[in-house]
Amino acid sequence: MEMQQVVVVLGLLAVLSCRAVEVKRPRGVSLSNRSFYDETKPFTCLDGSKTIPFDRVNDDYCDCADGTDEPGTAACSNGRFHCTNAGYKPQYIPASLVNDGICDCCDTTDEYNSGARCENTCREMGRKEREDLEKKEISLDFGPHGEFSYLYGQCYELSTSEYVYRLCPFNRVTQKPKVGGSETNLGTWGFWSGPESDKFGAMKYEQGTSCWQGPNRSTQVKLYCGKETVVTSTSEPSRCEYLMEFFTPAACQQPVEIPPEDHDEL
Ligand SMILES: [Ca+2]
Ligand SMILES: [Ca+2]
Repeated sequence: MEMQQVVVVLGLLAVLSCRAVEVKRPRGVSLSNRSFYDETKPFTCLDGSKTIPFDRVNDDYCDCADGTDEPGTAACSNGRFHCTNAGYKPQYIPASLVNDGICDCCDTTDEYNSGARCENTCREMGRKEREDLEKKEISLDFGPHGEFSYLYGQCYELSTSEYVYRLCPFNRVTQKPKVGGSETNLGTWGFWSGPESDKFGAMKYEQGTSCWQGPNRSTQVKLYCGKETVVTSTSEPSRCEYLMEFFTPAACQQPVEIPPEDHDEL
């Protein structure tokens, strides 16, 4: 190929790939809802209540009781506008905030016709969030060799006949009834609470939901050496003070030997 042809082909590819990234959909529609908005077909309100010609989507007149025909205008009082917020988190805002002169989406897309001067702050917000997260991680003590760090961001559950207990290490402990009822906070991450000789032998979670006429719930998590990471038991040795037993390889003095998997070497 001549150089010029190569450039043309590359340019064409770039245009095509840009198209692929920016998937065509009506204004204010999230990527996950896109399939409900097919411009070649009449539109059915997402609650199924009505079907209207597609040109009545985002025509600034509210047709659907659930507001789903006007995701990109403020015509429906209960409409929802989706901001993609590339670089940060996608978000739904009430459609009444579309073109109200105030920048609500960090990607500025809610103010496409109001003349408001919005600046895209998504990258900046994403950067700040990552920094905050890093700071938080640095301030956590993951053990002398960082061996407990793999537990961060994870959750482990134990089901009993009545409840599901959930331990999210360095975050919180919760209890949820299996049948109805809401979640109870049994404590948020406090500190390593093992004895002086074995500081990393236990974790304390405190300031959970307060008990009826009593203290805030708290949980002591005892750590034991195990090949798998698993919660094995929970109990309430004294009122509103819970005890959880937790097995993890990170609590082993010697590294646990993991038998090599059987597989053919290529
Ligand atoms: Ca409409
Ligand atoms: Ca707005």
